[in-house]
This record gives sequence, C-alpha cells and structure tokens, in this order.
Amino acid sequence: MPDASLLNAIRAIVGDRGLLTAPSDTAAYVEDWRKLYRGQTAAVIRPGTTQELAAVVKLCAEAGTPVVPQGGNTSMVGGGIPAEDGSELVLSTSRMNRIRDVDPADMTLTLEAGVTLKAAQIAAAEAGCLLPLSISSEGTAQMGGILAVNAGGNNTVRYGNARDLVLGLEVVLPDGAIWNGLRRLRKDNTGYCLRQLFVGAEGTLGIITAAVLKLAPQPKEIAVALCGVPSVQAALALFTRFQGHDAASISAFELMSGLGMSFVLRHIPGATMPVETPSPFYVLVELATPRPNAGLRAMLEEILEAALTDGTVLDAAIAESDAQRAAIWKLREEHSEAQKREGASVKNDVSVPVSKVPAFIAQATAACEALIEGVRVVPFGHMGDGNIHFNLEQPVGSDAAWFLAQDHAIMDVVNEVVRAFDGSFSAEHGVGRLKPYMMPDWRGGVELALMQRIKSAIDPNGIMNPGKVLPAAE
Ligand code: 2HG
Ligand code: ZN
Repeated sequence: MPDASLLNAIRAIVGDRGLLTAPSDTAAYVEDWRKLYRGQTAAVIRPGTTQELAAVVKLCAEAGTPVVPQGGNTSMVGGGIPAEDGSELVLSTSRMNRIRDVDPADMTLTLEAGVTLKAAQIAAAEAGCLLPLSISSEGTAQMGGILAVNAGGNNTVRYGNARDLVLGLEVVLPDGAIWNGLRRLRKDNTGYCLRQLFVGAEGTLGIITAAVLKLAPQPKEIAVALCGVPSVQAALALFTRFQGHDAASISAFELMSGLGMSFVLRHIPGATMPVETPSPFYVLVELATPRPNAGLRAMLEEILEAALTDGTVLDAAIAESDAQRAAIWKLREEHSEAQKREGASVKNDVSVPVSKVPAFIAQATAACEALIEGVRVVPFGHMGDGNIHFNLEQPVGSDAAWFLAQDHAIMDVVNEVVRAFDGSFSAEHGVGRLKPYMMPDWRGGVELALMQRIKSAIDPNGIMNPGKVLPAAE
C-alpha cells in the first residue's frame, strides 16, 4: 500500500483537487464500464499539467509504487483498472484537457490526453477540418487512452487506426522524464519511430500526455444508408460493389445482426427502424467526400437499386437529413449499451481478412452454439476493415455468473476459428487485463521476447500499468 508520506508529497504537487482519496470519490475509477473488474486504490491522482504528472510519476518511481493511467474509463478489457490489492495508484488524465493548437494550414490538431474524442472532433470541425476517427464511446473516451490502445472504430476502412493519425507525442516515462516528441512533420526518418512504440502499448511503457494528430479535409457531401441483407456473404458482396464504384468514398461499412438490432430496439429509448423488412443482418454504409457535387447520393441509389433487384439487399433506407443520419448511426452505436442491458456478455474483439468475415462468422457461430446451448450470438462491427465484435449473450433465463465463468472457454473456441483465418484475437480494444494470458500462444517466441525486452528497457521496475498486455514474468 502506498504510504501517507507519498500521498502527502503528491498532494503538494497536484493540490487538493488533484488528489481523491475518499472511497466515494475513487469508486468510479476502480471499476470498469463492463463491471468485470473492481480494483482498489489509496488515491486517484488528477494532475492538471504534464509537469505535474511527470513530478508525480517521479515520486512513484522513487517509492516503487505502480501507477495505472486512466482516461475516460471506457476500456472493454479492464485496461485502466488497478489491482485488487490496493498497491497501485490511479493516474487520471481527465483534467489535462486543453486543445493546444489547431492548424488548418498544416492540417494538425495538438491536444492533451484528457480531451474527449468528441471535443477533439469539434475543435477540428471549427477549424474547417475533419478528425477522421469515430468510436461509439467518443463522448467519454479521452484521446490519451484512445492512442494508448490504438483505437480503430468506424472510419478505419478509409483513414486507418488512431496510430495512422499520430504525427507527434509527448510522453511521461516511467522515471518521470518528459519526452517531448510533439513534432508535426509528415516526413521524419530520424532513427527509431518512438511515438509508435507508445501507441498501442496501453500505458505499459509510459503515459501519453499530449499528441499532434493529422487532420483530413471536411466532407462536403455525406450519404448514409441502412440496408437489410440476407446473409454476411451478401454484406460482403455489397461492400465489394461499393469498392468497385468508388472505394475512396467509403468512410464506414458496418455490420449488425438482426438479434443485435432487436436488443437496440428493445433497450434504447428513441431507437427506430427506418426499414420495414426484418433481415438476418444489416449494413450501415456511409459515403463521404470533400469534393463538392460529387454525386454520392446518386451513386448510392444506383448501387442499392441494383442490389435490391438481385436480392443482395432485402430493404434499404437512405438518410434524407442530418437527423435521419444520426438516427441510423444511433442503431449501430448503441449496440454495446443495448447488449449490456440485455444481460451478461462475453466479447471477442477480433479481426480477420475482410474476405473471410462470412466464413469466420458462420464457423464461430457454430462453435459457440455447440459449446453452450441457447447462447445468443451477436456479431457486429467494422466489416469494411475485417474487425468483428463477435459477442455472445447469455442464454435467456440463465445465470449471469455461470455464463461469465465460461469466458475463457468461449474465447478459446472463437479464437481457434480466428487463428484458422490468420486473424487477431485483439483488433482494436487492446489486450488489457482480460487477455494477457493469450499472448504466449499468439505472440510467443521471438515476438513476445522482444516485447518483454522493450518493456524492461523502458520500465525496468515494472511500475507502469502492471498486469496489462504482457503476461506476468515466470
Ligand atoms: C463498437 O464498435 C465498440 O461499438 C464496442 O468497439 C464493441 O461492445 C463491443 O464489443
Ligand atoms: Zn468497435
């Protein structure tokens, strides 16, 4: 347990409002969104600046006290939750929420770790640009955490993952040193690319305190449709058609199942279906372009008309207004919340090559149904980049704890199928606390050894987010 003198020294740096110690104040920081993990901590530290955060980390390093960085606490894999034994301090970036600079000429946005993705999108839009990153939790998720896990989200099909938007970073290292790599260069081959080491490291190598992000031109035309499709194979065929017409205009291509949609309609107030025909699967397609009068709407209509005629699409609705567009997106973005309200679920955030998505979903569904009678399979996600949230909902009327106790067995059968398609068990949510046990099997040998050497070179005393990403050393 961190002792009182350490906490007093930290208080001297961050002040009273930067240090929460009462259990009623720290409660929200020690439990994850999914309520899978509940840790304990003597304090949640909320520095206001990078200098304060660095000074705190230096003190913790000297005391040998581990720290757990936390942003918006939206992790699906317990990445920001401290250990149960109370030995770790939580370092929240939420007060470090300044936009430092927006530059429409350089097309860059420089911001601090605690800025929410929504606030970052708004800052970019006010400067006439687009921050091309969108995830369901964007109102709460903070940029530091988003970069730490290399989030992907809805626009990866067009713009890549968070990693692809990072030009520069500022990072506090495990000894409290500040690395200022806040450059905004498009070309910079000066030695190793350090910033990419910290993106996706989930806070195990240092704490990202600020970043320079690449912006894109704002779209001048956006067209969104919701389509009912008879099968995942048909969804893939539709994707291929859009790609054949104008691949560069596809900004999102999302898959949902009929069951997942029924959860949204049941649990989310205000959710309504814009199409009448019930379908086994649904696709949300968004086309966007910065070119004016590009005729996206006409292209969308033409492709959907042909697809309706040959049965690739069973029913479709094109948004006629911003409000309708938002209503269609709501059906997709509320999937996690609706699934949570329906009951206990086991999540598999996996990726396979896009062409293998139909076979993967068919085989993984069969494997799970054979494993647990009555299990409800709810696959959804980012079909355009091959990232499927292959989620399983507890059988109707079953005991939630009984179902959750089978999480490893479920993840094992799903990942066996993922492996057969050369996929990944961790696509965009990170490895966190939930999945380090899988690392030796998936990234064993040279790759894991290299990761362990990087970890011990940068964080020799293991004080940065222990127990996350890498399995405990034997
Ligand atoms: C999404 O795509 C998020 O909506 C959450 O990545 C997925 O709940 C999930 O499994
Ligand atoms: Zn996702």
